[in-house]
Amino acid sequence: MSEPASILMVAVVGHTNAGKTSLMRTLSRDAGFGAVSPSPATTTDVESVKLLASGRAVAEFRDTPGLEDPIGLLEFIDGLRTDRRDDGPSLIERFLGRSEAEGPFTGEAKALRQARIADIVLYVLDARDPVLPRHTDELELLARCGRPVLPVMNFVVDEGSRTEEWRDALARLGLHATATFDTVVYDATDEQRLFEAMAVLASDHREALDLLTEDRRRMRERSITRASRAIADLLVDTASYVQPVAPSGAGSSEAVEDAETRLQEALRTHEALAHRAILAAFGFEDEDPEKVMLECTEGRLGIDLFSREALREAGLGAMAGAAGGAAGGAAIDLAVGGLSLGAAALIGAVLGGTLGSSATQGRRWIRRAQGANDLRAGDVVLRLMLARGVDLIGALTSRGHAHLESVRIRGRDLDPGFVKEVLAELGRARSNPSWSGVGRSPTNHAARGRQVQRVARRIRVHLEALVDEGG
Ligand SMILES: Nc1nc2c(ncn2[C@@H]2O[C@H](COP(=O)(O)OP(=O)(O)OP(=O)(O)O)[C@@H](O)[C@H]2O)c(=O)[nH]1
Ligand SMILES: [Mg+2]
Repeated sequence: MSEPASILMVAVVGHTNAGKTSLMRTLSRDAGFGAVSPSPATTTDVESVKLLASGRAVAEFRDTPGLEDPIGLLEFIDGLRTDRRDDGPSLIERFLGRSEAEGPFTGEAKALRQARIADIVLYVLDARDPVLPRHTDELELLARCGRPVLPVMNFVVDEGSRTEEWRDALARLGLHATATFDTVVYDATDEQRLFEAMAVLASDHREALDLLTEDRRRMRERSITRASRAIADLLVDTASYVQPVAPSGAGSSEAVEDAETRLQEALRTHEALAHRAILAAFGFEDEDPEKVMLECTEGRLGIDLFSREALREAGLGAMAGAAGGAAGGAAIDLAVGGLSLGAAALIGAVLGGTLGSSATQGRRWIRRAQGANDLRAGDVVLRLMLARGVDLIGALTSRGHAHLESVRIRGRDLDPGFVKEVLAELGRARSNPSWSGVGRSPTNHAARGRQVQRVARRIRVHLEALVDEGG
């Protein structure tokens, strides 16, 4: 493969607050790039980022300060005309040489300077705005820079977005190649089309853009594979984990409760680690993981694993109800109440994975639990973990790096056939406590590895179908 002649230079330009810095974040997969805020004039200097394909920089994107007074600037530049044959670039150059470019129009000058030297200019616009004179003046200023301009309609997922109106207005200005984007709700197809449109306008750099597209496609596959593997590891570790009841207290309800608390805590922590691995698989890790967890995911991604709410959100609401009924009286809290005895752990595991509906049966289970030596997570826990993991991945596949809100996960209502298959796969893990990596490094058993691979493969196939459906 031949080296591209030079790196593709892209200037990202547009009205203040149109989402230029956000676009930079999402395209570079760097949530920490620049400063993003709803107030205008956030970016005051040019800042650039290089995009890599197979480890090699193929394009450099430059973020610029927002254009704040395009109408005033266009008037000013028109006033610099000394000959009616002055063309756009010579007028822009004349402006850039003037003191006003360091004074009232300093932000605009920084942006236009980049537009003058770029191979392509991305004109980012807020598609929720009506087409206003300030926009047409901005486009006129950019046209005068003499470089290809590709309008990028941003905020297109927003209900108020006026994409068609914009397309018509841009066509009237002779801009027929356009792209749509939403920096917050990421869409891989929009990104691909953006690169394709850029390749048409900056055809000398088609190879770089094709490399970038291909690299992004592979990255996405890798993310899904790594994330599927993280869920599979979590499930195998959890299915094989055994929490002993302290021998001294065997048979006492305190000893069982203590073991339950430890089981829950160990599994919560293990789930949080898996979620962190999933975030990392999609490039949402940060140099400071604690910060990401706090800012991006609110600690443990919202609802506690061992709560009625978690069951309900996973479409297992009936089970939460049944569990309450089954355990009855004071045991309701014990069986399903938040942080005490988790519905999932108790019902699924201690009680052998079956749910009854009568209070008598519930009490019998509790008595059996009290006589237990070992506690394990039950199928309900595994189902929840699976549902929550799949939901997290679903959320991340359509999350732009410009998203400012926390990731929230809900347990998805998963296809029962898929859940059944995964649970069946986990059967062997159940009888191999030594496989578990809960609270320690995962073991290297070849059989464990094969099991993880099989579970991961099933999850990946399911996820790929979900992502294809746009789910
Ligand atoms: N919902 C939604 N919000 C967006 C999108 N793009 C940007 N935003 C928000 O819009 C605001 C402005 O985004 P910035 O990326 O700072 O805009 P900018 O064009 O760089 O602004 P300046 O640097 O001030 O010129 C921020 O609050 C972003 O979170 C989008 O596609 N969808
Ligand atoms: Mg900005």
